[in-house]
Formats: sequence, structure tokens, C-alpha cells
Amino acid sequence: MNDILIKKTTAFFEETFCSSPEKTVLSPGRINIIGEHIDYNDGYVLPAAIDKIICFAFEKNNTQKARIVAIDLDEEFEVDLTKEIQLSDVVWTNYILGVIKQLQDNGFLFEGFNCVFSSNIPVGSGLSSSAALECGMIFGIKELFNLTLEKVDISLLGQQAEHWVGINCGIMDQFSSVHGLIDKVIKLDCNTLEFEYHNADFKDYSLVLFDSNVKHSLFTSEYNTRRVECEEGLSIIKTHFPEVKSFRDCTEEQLLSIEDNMSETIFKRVHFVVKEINRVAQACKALDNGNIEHLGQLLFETHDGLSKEYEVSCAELDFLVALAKNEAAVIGSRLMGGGFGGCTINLIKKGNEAAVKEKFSALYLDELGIELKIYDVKIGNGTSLYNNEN
Ligand code: GAF
Repeated sequence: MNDILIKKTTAFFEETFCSSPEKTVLSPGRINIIGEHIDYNDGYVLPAAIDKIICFAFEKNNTQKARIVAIDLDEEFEVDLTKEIQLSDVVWTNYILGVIKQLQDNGFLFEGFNCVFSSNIPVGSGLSSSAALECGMIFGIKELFNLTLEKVDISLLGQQAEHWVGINCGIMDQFSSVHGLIDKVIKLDCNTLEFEYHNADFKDYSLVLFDSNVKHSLFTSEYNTRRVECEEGLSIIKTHFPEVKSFRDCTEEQLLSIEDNMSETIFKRVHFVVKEINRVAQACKALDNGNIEHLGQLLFETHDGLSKEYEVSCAELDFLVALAKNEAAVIGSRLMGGGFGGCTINLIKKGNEAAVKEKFSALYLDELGIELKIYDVKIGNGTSLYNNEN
């Protein structure tokens, strides 16, 4: 599937610029096994890059202008690199403008370039197409102009670009897009950015994503609000337990003992965070030990917390997880990513995938009148250069 995308992108580039690309870059979306809304709360997360990608073709153009074409949207824009970068009304261009601005603000020197890109990452499905766009652009500019940027720098600059666009996100999406490795999940410490790879061996179960096919507009405002609520909760915890520096140091017992010192809403948010940090540790052990049934159970628990305590779910996602709970072949399911729409991630007993997909699609359409989209997930490599001679 990616071969077709690469061919299409290369051919489009050649037709548009009458030359072959100097650099071709592949940048993936991501899934997250567990540890949701935990990156900006300094805990551990367990994401992986996937085999759905954005393909970029680049060349230098010896001007001070960047000309960028989004093949799938049939739109293009030009950036004058000598002028101050401002937010635009065209949403997708802001991720690229943000990347250019962050590189410039951090003192990286580069000149004009041409770029076309095309994607097979579904947009608005919680698979981080924006992180793939940011990290792929940074990677391409780095390759064209020989910038000294480590993988972690690319992740952090991508995150800064996303903040500039307006979402105060954590580091998980950009980090996993850049650091992904085939068949591995990344256990990332979002406090220190230390990480280790674990085998993504789900034994007798397949990973399947059910895309609710909705994206509620609450996402950005509620996401940013959750961050503020968690900061407030943590500062209350710290006044009672000065030894607690971040949520990972706080036990559930400590939290329960000061429940009356915070509002019901703040308590629910931080209660979820403390429990979710524990679940990530348990999930990692379960995966390493091949206890996928336990991992599945933890996914269900995470969804409950995201829905009732963190309140980032929606009727469509709750419906899909409820279906999963009633289906013996599905041993775990939860909303994945920021919430308010997008996908659920599911562990389905091998051999039952087709029947479950068919049943859920029919029920989702019948009950909610929405067509369910389905993606089988393969875990792939992080942002990388494509060798045009391949
Ligand atoms: C979005 C954000 F971009 C991530 O940083 C992360 O917080 C995620 O939501 C929730 O886990 O994808």
C-alpha cells in the first residue's frame, strides 16, 4: 500500500517540478496501547508507530520561498522565509508554518525548497496525522540542508509546532512517529524522555481499530482544559505531600486521603491519572509475559476512566466499547488518543476478526446511523528517508 503512495508522490513531484526529488521521506502515524492523557502528566506511555504514513518528496529551489503541495487536498501554498511566520486560516498549512517557525526560532538555517506530500493516515481519527506531518517536514528540511538534529530534537520541535497551532499537547505523538520501530512498542518516560522498546507480540490476538467516524469540536478546548485541571490537582497534592514531585510519585491511598481538599471534578481527573500510570506499568508486564488477557482487561479499565473520570469520551466511542464488552472474542477495547471521537483500539481473538467487524459495522450503522471505518494495525518504523533506488 505504501509503495503505491510513494510512486504517486514521486510522479506528482516530477510532473510539478520537472525534476526528481532530492529526498523522499516517510513519516508514520501512531497508535497508543495504553497511557492516555499521561504524556503531559509526566508518566509513562506505550505507543508505537504504524504502517500508515505520509510520503514527502523534497528538493531545494535556490530561492527564499518554500512551495508546498498537498496532493490529496489539491491545494498548495507558498511561504516567504524572509517574512515573519503568521497563523493562517487554512488549518493544514499551520502545521507546516509552525515547523518552519520553530526551526527558524531555534536558529536553524535553511533556504527555499519545493515539497509535495500525500498520506494514507486517516485524518481526525486519533492516529496523529498532524505529528506525522510535523515530523516528516522537519526531517525533510534537516536532510535537505544538513541540519544537526537528533531524533529527540525533531520530536520536541514537532511538539512546539503543535503548541503554536493551538493544542498544548504532550510529547507522545511526535516521539512515537520519529522513534517507531517495526514490531515494537515504545515504553516512554515522558518526564525524562528515556525509552525502551518492548516486543509487540499480542499472541493469539489481533489489534484492530474501529473508527467512530466522528470528531467532536470540543477536542481542542477540552484537551487544553484537562491540562490545566491536572496542574491544579497536582499543586493541591503537593501542598499535602511535598515529597510528591509529579503524579508518578503519588499513590492512590495518598490521593484518597485528601479527596475532600479538591473539587469533585479535579479529584476525578487526578484519580484517573494516578490509576492510569499504574495501569501502564501493569500493561507492560502483561505484554512481556504474554498475558494478553490481562492487557485487554486493563484497556477496558482505561476506557472506563477516560469516559467517567477524565470525561474525554463521547456517545459513539462508549457505544463501540460497550459492544466490545459484550463480545467474547474482544478481550480489550478503549478509546485511543485525545478522545471526543476517533478510534477505539481493540484486541480481538484471531480467527474472529471478520465476524466481529461485520457485526459491529451493522450495529453501529443501525443504532447511530454512522458508517464504521476499520483499520487493521501493523506496527512500523519511525520517520525515515526512503531510498529512491529501492
Ligand atoms: C493527543 C495529544 F497530542 C498527545 O500528546 C496525548 O496527550 C494524547 O492526545 C492523549 O494521550 O494525541
